[in-house]
Amino acid sequence: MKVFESERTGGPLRVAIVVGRFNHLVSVRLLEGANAELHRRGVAADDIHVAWVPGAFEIPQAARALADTGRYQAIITLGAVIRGGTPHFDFVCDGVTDGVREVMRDTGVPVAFGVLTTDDVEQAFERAGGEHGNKGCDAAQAAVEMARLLPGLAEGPGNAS
Ligand code: INI
Repeated sequence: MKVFESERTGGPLRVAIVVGRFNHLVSVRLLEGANAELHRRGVAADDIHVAWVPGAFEIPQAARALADTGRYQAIITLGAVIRGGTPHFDFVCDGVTDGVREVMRDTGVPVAFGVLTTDDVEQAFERAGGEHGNKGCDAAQAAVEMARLLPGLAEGPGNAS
């Protein structure tokens, strides 16, 4: 069996984070989680570039602009969409999920999805450094893993183990 490596250190990574300001107190915690995880995984502070956008709906546009620069090996998207009993929730959720998927498909740059979609604020805080962990941290892990895996897919897998 030959396995593609996703844990190799490789070269330095430059990572962009796009974060929605709407539900700011939750977004800040997601950003803290993502930033801490990138540091743990060896990404230099100077190589972590953060773009704030008004809300989750604007995330895909900023992510695409950053991906198109060719400067980033991965992009992390963070935000909090909270239902609050309005159909607006579904439109914003559809916009951000479809949009992020399209950026990844069209550009080939891995885009990690750390946008919470919850029924209420409590559920959001539980997932932003509370009892259900920090989805910003999880998204950073996914971003680094994909950034390290993708270049090797073209080269072929490593030795049998
Ligand atoms: N944006 C969010 O990030 N989270 C929300 O919960 C939210 N709600 O509920 O309305 C939200 N709306 C704003 C939206 O993302 C855009 O910024 C706005 O529609 C302007 O385009």
